[in-house]
Amino acid sequence: MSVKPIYVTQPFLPSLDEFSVYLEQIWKNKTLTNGGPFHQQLEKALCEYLGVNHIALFNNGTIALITALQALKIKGQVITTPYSFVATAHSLLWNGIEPVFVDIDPKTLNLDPSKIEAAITPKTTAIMPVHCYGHPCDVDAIQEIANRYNLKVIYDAAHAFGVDCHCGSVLNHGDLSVLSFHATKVFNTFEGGAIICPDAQTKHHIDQLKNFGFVDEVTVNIAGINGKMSEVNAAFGLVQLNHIDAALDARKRVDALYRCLLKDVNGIRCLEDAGERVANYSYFPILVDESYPLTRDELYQKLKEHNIFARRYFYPLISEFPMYKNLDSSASSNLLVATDASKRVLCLPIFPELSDGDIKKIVDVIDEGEKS
Ligand code: T4K
Repeated sequence: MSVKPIYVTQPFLPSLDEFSVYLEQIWKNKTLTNGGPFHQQLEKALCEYLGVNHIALFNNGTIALITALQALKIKGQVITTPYSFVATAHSLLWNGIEPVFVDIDPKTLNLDPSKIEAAITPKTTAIMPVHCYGHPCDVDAIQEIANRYNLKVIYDAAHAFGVDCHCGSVLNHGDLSVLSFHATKVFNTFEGGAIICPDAQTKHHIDQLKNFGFVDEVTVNIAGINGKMSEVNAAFGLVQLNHIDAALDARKRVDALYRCLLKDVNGIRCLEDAGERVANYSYFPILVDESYPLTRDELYQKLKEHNIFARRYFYPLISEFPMYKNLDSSASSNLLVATDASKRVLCLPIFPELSDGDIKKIVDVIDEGEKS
């Protein structure tokens, strides 16, 4: 029995001394928010690191999603995936938009492009796919459909920090991409998020939207929101960025060891990548098949008894929550692959400081289950 709890994730925290230097700076200049110097530095540093042209920082990923939809004036119906964190669909409801759920691809667990067209109606204005677990969607197929039907594409890229697909950063696809920098993410600013914008004009518009719609001291031309990231959060992001490559390498080690140790465990499947050139190892989902002696929920409980807190991301499906379950597209007959995945998936702990010993312990518990 493992004594200390092992959580699905633990944020990487650089030394307090390193962060203190930035805090002293904030104390000195007394700029706490509203686009201060660390905010500006972080935007610049992230553009360089991620290989994108323009970025607008936010106080969290959900407000960024809501604002992205506002920026493109999306209305009517938006096609999206039920297999995600609930914020994806909530951002649509907060804009008075009806989500239309489409099933996912069994290999990648991302929105299945071959099922999108059948869900398009005269009210459809956009597609909101999710790069689930940081695995890129089929961005070319999605764009081709969007072009044909004149739809916008807003990627919920909350999991996709630092991921490259076949042609560079996956964040450059679609009209806008939205990141989350929540504490549980690969790169975090405690709470935070961002919108990747294709051009300076769009960023300018989004910067106004996240600042109440202010144009200047006396002019407000749009009904904006307060989506600004504070200086403390931005400073923490800069500190994180100093260590991001080491953190991603450490995650890669965890991913590789799991795959090696789990390969002979009957009934457990590891999700493969989706062809990304650079992965971020943000989650480690396994699928519990019928040939494994325990159900997914039994394995989840068994791990818990050993103080190992795996998570069922994403169960229940978004379409099963009360505010969505009566939509036509929420019928489980429409979402067979997603329904099946949500019953099988278990995300194992993955974070930079997870030791080889702990990984072996986790796999031993799973392996014991196989022999029980
Ligand atoms: N779109 C997608 C696809 C998303 O996955 C998310 C967020 C969003 C949009 C929205 O972005 P934000 O508005 O959040 O920026 C977590 C996160 O709260 C959520 O951000 C994330 N997705 C989701 C997938 O996971 P919970 O309910 O699982 O969090 P919680 O508090 O149970 O944390 C999980 C484990 O992490 C804990 O057992 C221990 C560890 N932990 C957590 C926190 C908060 C820490 O060690 N330290 C911490 O500070 O939702």
